[in-house]
Amino acid sequence: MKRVITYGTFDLLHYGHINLLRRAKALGDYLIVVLSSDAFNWNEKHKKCYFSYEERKQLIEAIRYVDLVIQETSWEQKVSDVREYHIDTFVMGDDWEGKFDFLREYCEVVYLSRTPEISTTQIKTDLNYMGGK
Ligand code: C2G
Repeated sequence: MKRVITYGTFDLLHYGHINLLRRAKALGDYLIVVLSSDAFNWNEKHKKCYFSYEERKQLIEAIRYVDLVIQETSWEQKVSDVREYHIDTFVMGDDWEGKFDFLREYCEVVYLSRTPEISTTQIKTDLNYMGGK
């Protein structure tokens, strides 16, 4: 049973996120998503989420590739998560390329290409342009 883990906010869930989760799951048999809490998003990533943690958790849990969703509350929890959940592979989009190489001491680290044309920021911009219709 190969166990894979990935982290993120996943607000305004879109197909770029799904592309990542599908490829992350393909690297193993069990995928854990560590979902950023509202406080972590606001205090550490200066992101104001449209959907609350509970709403985002519900969305992520509904994805066929995802086996477990747990909460991300600090930047420092990755090593303990990898050890506690016996992770074989840590996966992130390549916008994080190199940032988590310290985890190679504990597990495989894989950066997957982002889906370039879509982002939550782009969606919000487009919706504003369309006058929210
Ligand atoms: N992603 C992607 N393609 C996009 C947008 C996002 O592949 N068009 C990937 C990101 O690279 C990331 C994941 O989807 O691996 C989640 O994206 P975010 O919710 O933006 O995650 P982020 O804010 O980068 O949080 O501790 C790590 C952080 O929690 C990562």
